[in-house]
Amino acid sequence: MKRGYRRLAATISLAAMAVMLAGCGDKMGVLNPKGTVGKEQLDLIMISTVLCLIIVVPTIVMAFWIAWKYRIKRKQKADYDPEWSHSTKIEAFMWGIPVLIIIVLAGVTIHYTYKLEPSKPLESEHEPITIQVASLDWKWLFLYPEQGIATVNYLQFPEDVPVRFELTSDAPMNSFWIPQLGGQIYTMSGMAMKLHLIADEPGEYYGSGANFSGEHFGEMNFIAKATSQEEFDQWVQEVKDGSEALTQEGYNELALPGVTEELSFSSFPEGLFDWIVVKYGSGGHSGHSATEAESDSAESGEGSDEHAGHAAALPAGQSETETGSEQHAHH
Ligand SMILES: [Cu+2]
Repeated sequence: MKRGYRRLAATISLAAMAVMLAGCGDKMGVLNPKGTVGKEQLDLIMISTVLCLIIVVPTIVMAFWIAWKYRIKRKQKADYDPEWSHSTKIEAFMWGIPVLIIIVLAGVTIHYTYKLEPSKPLESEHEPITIQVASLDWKWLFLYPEQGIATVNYLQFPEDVPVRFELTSDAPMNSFWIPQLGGQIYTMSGMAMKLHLIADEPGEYYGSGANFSGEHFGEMNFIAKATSQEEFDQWVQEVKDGSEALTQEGYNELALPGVTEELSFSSFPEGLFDWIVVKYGSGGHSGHSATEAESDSAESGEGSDEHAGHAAALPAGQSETETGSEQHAHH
């Protein structure tokens, strides 16, 4: 009876595992990367997993083996040593291997942390394209400063071309994440972060806000579509010809809490991104003009009291120098 019960439990758990894995397919996200950054991150995940299995598998095997070896029915054959208290061999084994694994794990993690530093430009024969991202209450705004267009909850860029994202927030902190292309990065009001990603092949990739930011945060999903350069240029032209302009008033309205479907705009106010960043940059008084935002003024570096640590990251956009991602260990 007991035996049959155990066998049933094992069968059920195996079947559940098979069903769970079969359901993944294309939705495997980070396990099915489509860009250089995502692929390297998968390497790190796999190396870490294998290293941990070196501990986990023998431990599980030993748990069963010891229980079997010292089971009560076998008492006359099992080793019996009541005076036993210390074994240097066992101590060396049970401390040495985990210490070695932690050292290797730390080394590998440090290596990839520097290699995949999000503000570091990616090596490519193509010139990067810049896309500015602002997380709003509860939508994503994408600005294309080089093309002059803007979109909401929809992202398109050429494949094989590095994308240089500049990110901020005009709402609670959020997290920008396209799992198949690479790791997430936080968007925060009053500061600009940088993230470089690349898509190795055309496709529609799922993107989301990976940080809880209120009632409709679950609807902050977007499609990141990688296409050929020609298709991208054509799309930009279509947006320019077939959409309305985003005005400052239009933006203020868009930034109000609420959800919206995909939108596109033929143009947007110059310096809008920097305006959003600087809005939160100096001690709480909002309403800075765009010109102020662009003038690299020392004022924008003040930062609010509670975010003083980010001051170095301001102002954004204008400078090619590093942004605050290094200063963000505290998040
Ligand atoms: Cu911050």
